[in-house]
Amino acid sequence: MIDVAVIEALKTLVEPGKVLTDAASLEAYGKDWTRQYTPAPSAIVFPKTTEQVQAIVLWANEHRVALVPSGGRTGLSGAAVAMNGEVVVSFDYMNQILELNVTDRTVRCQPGVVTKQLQNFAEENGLYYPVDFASSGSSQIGGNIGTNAGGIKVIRYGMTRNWVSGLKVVTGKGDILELNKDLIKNATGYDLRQLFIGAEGTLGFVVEATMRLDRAPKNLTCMVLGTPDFDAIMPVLHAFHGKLDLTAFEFFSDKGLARIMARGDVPEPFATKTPFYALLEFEASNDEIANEALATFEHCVEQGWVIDGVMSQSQQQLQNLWKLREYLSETISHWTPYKNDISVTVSKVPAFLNEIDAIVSEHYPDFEVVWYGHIGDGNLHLNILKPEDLPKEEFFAKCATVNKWVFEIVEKYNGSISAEHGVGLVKRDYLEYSRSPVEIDYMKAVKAVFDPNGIMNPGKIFTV
Ligand code: 2HG
Ligand code: ZN
Repeated sequence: MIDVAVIEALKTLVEPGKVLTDAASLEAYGKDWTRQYTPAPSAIVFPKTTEQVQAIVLWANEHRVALVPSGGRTGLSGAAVAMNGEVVVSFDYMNQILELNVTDRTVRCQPGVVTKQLQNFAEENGLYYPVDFASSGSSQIGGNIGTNAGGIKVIRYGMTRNWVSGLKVVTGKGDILELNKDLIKNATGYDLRQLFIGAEGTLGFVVEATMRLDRAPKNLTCMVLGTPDFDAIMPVLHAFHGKLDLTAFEFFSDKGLARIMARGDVPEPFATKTPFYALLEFEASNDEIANEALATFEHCVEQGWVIDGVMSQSQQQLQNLWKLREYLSETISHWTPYKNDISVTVSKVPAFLNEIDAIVSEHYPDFEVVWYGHIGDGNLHLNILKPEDLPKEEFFAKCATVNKWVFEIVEKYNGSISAEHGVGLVKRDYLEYSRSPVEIDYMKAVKAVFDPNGIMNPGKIFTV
């Protein structure tokens, strides 16, 4: 634990009342959406300015205090967990949208801006911020940058990385850097901005970000298609990819759909039951495109890849169809699921999924495996529900063996042990399944340059 006098010194760096040490705050700010770690930070500090963040970092270096960044704490990898007496730096009060530049189509934000706030702001100004996911109502831009967040529109718009045109950061040494200055073209050596994206707060803090915006999409239209088996999903993807500019291509299984239907607040897409479902979205900006989509649907039916399907005819129907996919994570959280977020190149997905599915069902035939994810990006979310009568500890002990099988298969297929949720604590000890030891040594060397005293989110991604 940190000395009382040291915490008193911290209080002088921020506004009165902006350091909290009460039990409820320590519990709330010491964790993210992962539930397996016990939060135990020493204090939570709420800076309001870049200068205050810099002062906190200099204080932490002087007293060798570990700092953990905190955004919306919706992460699923434990990157924002503080369980070793760290000081949590929350960006809740650095939540202003600072400046819109309509010519550059950029918006300068503080890191605590909530994703939805940015999306709404863009919309109010006739523009669009395309990075989107189920937790957009709570997640913050700083956290999205820290994890290089992905989500449901990556097939068209890419990850958060693609939308960051400039960053202001405070490094682990306490230096303030302006990275890339919002330029589109900038061929002046190493792009340090990119290093901070996906660094999970291990190099420093993002204190300002200029995000790019896009034109607003026209008449987004969604289709949900039932397929006779998993392998039919890939030809469906090819067929639609060849004809339309897809803005999303997702999938889920009948088990996932059954859990959504059991909620009672989401309409059934159609009566026919199929083992898998593809959800795709495109801009039906004119009749020609809508007709092309219908013709492609018919082609897929003729080929036997699709058994039934539905296309949204209104905004309300579009939203209802998306609920089938977007509500999954939250809905199944009730069954304390084992979760994994993995990826391979799109062409390898069928063999990869079948291999994992076979090994899990061979060893644990009674486990309910719920597959869903961003299949158009090669990103699968594997969720295994805990049987009601199995004690939590026993379930997680069994799942530890599942982890090993899954990551061995990931390695064999040259995939990633974390597609979009980050490494944090959850994946840290498995990093070598995706990154070579030499590569990890280079990463550690980079960290040492920006954070020589190891105060920035220590123990996340790797141990030094
Ligand atoms: C999603 O795509 C999120 O819904 C969460 O990334 C994934 O809960 C999960 O496994
Ligand atoms: Zn996802």
